[in-house]
Order: sequence, then structure tokens, then C-alpha cells
Amino acid sequence: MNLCTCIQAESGGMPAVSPRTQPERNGLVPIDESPFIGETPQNSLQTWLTPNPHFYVRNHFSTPADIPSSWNLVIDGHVDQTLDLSLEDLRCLPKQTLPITMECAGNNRSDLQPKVPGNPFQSGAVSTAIWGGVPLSCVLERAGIREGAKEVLFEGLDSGEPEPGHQEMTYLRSLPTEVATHPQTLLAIEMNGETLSVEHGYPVRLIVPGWYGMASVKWLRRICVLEESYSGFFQTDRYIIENEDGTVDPVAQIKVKSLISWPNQGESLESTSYNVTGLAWSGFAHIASVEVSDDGGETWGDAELVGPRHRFAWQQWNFSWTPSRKGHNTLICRAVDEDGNVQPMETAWNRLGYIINGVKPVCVNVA
Ligand SMILES: Nc1nc2c(c(=O)[nH]1)N[C@H]1C(S)=C(S)[C@@H](COP(=O)(O)O)O[C@H]1N2
Ligand SMILES: [Mo]
Repeated sequence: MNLCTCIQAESGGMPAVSPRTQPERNGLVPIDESPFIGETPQNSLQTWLTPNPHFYVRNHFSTPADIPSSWNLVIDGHVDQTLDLSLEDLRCLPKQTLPITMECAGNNRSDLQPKVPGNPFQSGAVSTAIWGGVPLSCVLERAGIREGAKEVLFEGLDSGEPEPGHQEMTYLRSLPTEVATHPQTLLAIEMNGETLSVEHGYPVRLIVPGWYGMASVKWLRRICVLEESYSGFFQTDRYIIENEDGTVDPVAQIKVKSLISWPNQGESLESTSYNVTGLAWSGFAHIASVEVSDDGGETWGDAELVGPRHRFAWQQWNFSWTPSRKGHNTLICRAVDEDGNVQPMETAWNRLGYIINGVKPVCVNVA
């Protein structure tokens, strides 16, 4: 299988795909300016924890300019008692910290063929932080979820027109009650030991472990327990996969995926042995194995899983590689999780450009 997309591959010259050269803003590679969207630079896809200034940012609307001093988090709807919590109230509740990888559903969208509209992310709309906060279940328990609850709806402080001409709205997303009450679903107030920054959702954001980023609502102002399913722009018009048979699946848990963090695209190498490094993740289970191929998937070698091993954070891996031929070489990796999910060779193309988890070739030139 020829996966390489380099123009000069056949001549054995340098790959046409060059490493990122865009200027960085706030440490991020800019994708859009208003609202600001930026992805993690390549050099921060080589570490287990993403430094806060390098954690990708994805906003649908402008960042809320100022958080009202009267800010309180309201928990209402189908509950025994409505709660109205200040940041101080939340700080007094039992705290949990957890390393969690967050990936935007549109990560790698620029790799899709044919092209689709939407933010043209390369590989950097994925990052990992240790999130600190209060389990949402603890707050919902205090409010008392009533019999018959079906979903929990989360509302952010940010608002705008989701697309030109559309009516103005806030960012709203819901979760099934069992996901909302999962012991590791967090109301996060800290990121890598620091107070949450405004761009990442200060004062409080939701963190849904193992789910694509759209579920982790930033700048929370209201949590409402519902007896019915929520439908709204960000729930049923976006973040859906339209199947060929006419059915629709919501985008939910992160599908198994891996990337090569070194060598970089277009790197020039000598004919000697190298340590290829990378990351692999799945929202469904721990990573079971990662394999690497330098012959388009004819043969595969097992990578070694290294570093911390956590259920909801990506797994680092190493692979010792000695190029067997000079000139143009293409490396690919693929991951398998402990539920048996295998990273596909090719992404299932979809109109809105989500869940782009097909293998991603890295081309290098061996002298
Ligand atoms: N209130 C609010 N929450 C939001 C969003 C948003 O636009 N508004 N974007 C979502 C999307 S699509 C992603 S991928 C993550 C990104 O979080 P980050 O900017 O902290 O990386 O936030 C999610 N939460
Ligand atoms: Mo996203």
C-alpha cells in the first residue's frame, strides 16, 4: 500500500511535505484569529504532558471578556434541590487530579481527501494535562438527581452566531446521565497545577475523560439535569457522523490513534539506527500495542510502550529503526487498544471532518 503523499517520493528526493514553518502565537500554531484557534506545535507532541502555553485552543465564539464577579455555577433541572455554587464552594469539595488527553474531533482534518470545510488542523489539536477539580458526581449527588433523569446539559458563558445568519446562542452540550456521573468526569479548576487560564475555561470547565474535546464545556455557568434528550446546534447539527444508510451517530469517545513524534516530516537522516518515538491513545481502553512499518504496511515491528500508563492519557512509545534503503523512506505507526480496537489504515471520510484516525505517514530522506 502506498501511503506516501510526497511529490518527490519517486525521485528519492526530499519530501514535498515540509515541517511546520508557520509563526507561533502564544506558543501555538495559529489556525484562526477570531475567535482564536491554535494547535500544539510539533515539539510539544514529543512530551507526555503538554506545557500549558502549548495546549491547543479551540473556541467557537470569542473568549468571554470578563467573568462577572457574581459568577456562580447553577445546578438545576430534574434535581431535588437547585444549587448555586461559588468558586470558593467548589474549592472546598473533595479534589481529584487526573492526567487526561483531550483531542478535538477535527484533529488532522487537513489530511482528509476530498477536502472538507472546518478548521484545517494538522496533527496538533490534541494535548495532555493533569486536570484538577471536583468530580461532577459529587456535586450532582448534593443536588440529588431525581428518578427519570436522562441527560445532563452544560452551558458555557460564551455566545455568538455559530455560523453567519444563524441565531445567537451560547455553547451548549449534553451528556448521558451515566457519563456525567462517571466518577472521573470532572469540574476542573486547575490544569497542570495552575489555576485554569481564561482560554481553557476559567473559572470552571467540564472534563470528560476519553471523549472528544467538544464534550468538555469551558466557562461553565449552568448544569441542568434533563428528563429528555437535548438537541441543539452543537449536539445534533455538529459533532455527528452521517452514515451511508441515513442513520446518524453522535461523535463521542476518542477512537484509537497514534502519531510519530520523531522523526519530523521531511527530516534528513543518516544510514544508521534511530529511536523513532511517538504517542498513542484511545478513549475506550488502555493502549495494548503499537506497531511501526517502513514498507507501507507489508511488515510491522512492535514498538516498546514506555513512560506513564494511565487509562485516559496517551501512551508514549519507542521503536528502534535502521533504514534498510537509501533515499525516500515512509514510516507509519498503528495502535491497538485493550478493547481490541485497531487504528484503521484509512480514515472513514465524513462531510464534517471528524474522527480522523487513519495512519499518518512520515516521510524522511536517508543519505
Ligand atoms: N464553552 C465552550 N466550551 C468548549 C468549546 C467552546 O467553543 N465553548 N469548544 C470545545 C471544543 S470543540 C474543544 S476541542 C475543547 C477545546 O478545549 P481547549 O481550548 O481547552 O483545548 O473545548 C470544548 N469546550
Ligand atoms: Mo473540538
